[in-house]
Amino acid sequence: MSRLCFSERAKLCTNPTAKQLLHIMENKKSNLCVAADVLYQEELLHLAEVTGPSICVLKTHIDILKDFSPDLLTKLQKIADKHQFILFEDRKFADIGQTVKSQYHDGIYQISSWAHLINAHILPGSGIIQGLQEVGMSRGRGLLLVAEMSSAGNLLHGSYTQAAVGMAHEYSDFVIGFISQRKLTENPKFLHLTPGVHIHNSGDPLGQQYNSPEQIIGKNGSDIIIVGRGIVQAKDPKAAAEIYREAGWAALEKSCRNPSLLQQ
Ligand code: 5BU
Repeated sequence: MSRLCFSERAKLCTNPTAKQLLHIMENKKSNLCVAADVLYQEELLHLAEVTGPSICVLKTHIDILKDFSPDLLTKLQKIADKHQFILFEDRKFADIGQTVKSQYHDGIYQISSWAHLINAHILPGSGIIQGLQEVGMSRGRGLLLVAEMSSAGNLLHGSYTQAAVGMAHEYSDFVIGFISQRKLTENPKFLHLTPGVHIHNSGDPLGQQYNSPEQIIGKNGSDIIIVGRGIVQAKDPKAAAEIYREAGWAALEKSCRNPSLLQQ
């Protein structure tokens, strides 16, 4: 199957968020997720507004905002509707099923009420997926499993990564893909989202490791690039988002024309 046939892939998905995301990617020609790691609501809303036309996903760390108030969420949802992108709260749940249910549904942030997409570590075993699924499934939400990380010395590899792939297949109505550095399964239902992407830098002083969009999409076979500081700290984030969108999409088109590039 051609990599570009996102609408074909959407037909294979039962999960509404996966379907919606694949359609958005095709319609907007975007495989760019912006990591909106900012400290104030106004900055977050501004970033959503200016990068909105270029992105398919906006990723938040809602708990780093210094001035969070619940009305932010309505405003963010409006911008997401207007520009057609998915909201992904990068909460990386990592506790037992019963606890993550409350962390997902309750507290100040009420993540399940607004985030189309969340992610989780699989360290606790599959109970974490079952707990999140009890809250998110009826709302049409989706879950990504953190199967690999971008940081130096991380422990997510080998049999751990393979266990994530196994769990994704077992819960494939709710699990829509992975946070990973490369394509982990040929099953076209699953999306691969990859952080650690920068066009100019190779890393940061705290262990972050960057690759180019060409490496991640073209060579590693991932679907979506996640870009934070490359866009957020650019002089002109709107222009930077468009540069990353073009680079991500060009890498995808090139790998489709030359499928051998996808072999590792
Ligand atoms: P950066 O500014 O492009 O380095 O931001 C990367 C974002 O992706 C940031 O929000 C991290 O929390 C997130 N991230 C990551 O960098 N690496 C990982 O392995 C995972 C998430 Br999982």
